[in-house]
Amino acid sequence: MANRICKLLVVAAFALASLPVWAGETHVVIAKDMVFEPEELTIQAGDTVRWENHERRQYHNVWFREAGEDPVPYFFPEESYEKTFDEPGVYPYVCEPHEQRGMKGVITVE
Ligand SMILES: [Cu+2]
Repeated sequence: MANRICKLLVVAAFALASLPVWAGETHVVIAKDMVFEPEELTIQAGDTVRWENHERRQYHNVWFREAGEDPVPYFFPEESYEKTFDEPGVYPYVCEPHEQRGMKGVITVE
């Protein structure tokens, strides 16, 4: 009996191991010269977006205000911020300190 359960476990383990490893892609948005590049980005559910600060001195953040989230902490030159999007939808965001200067973007999740 124990032997049979052991065999089943081995079969189950092989079945799991043979599943394709599903991991979302990571997309990069660069914050430089007070703009996000690209400003509009379309990704698949489960993908991650990494905002990288390529400024010399200026900090930025991202704020998904319309989604009811809090602004994330500022990220400084050579720092970044990552967010994974699991639900399809349209996610506009702004850079909180530079919104008045038009620093904004939108992530569309398919
Ligand atoms: Cu900014």
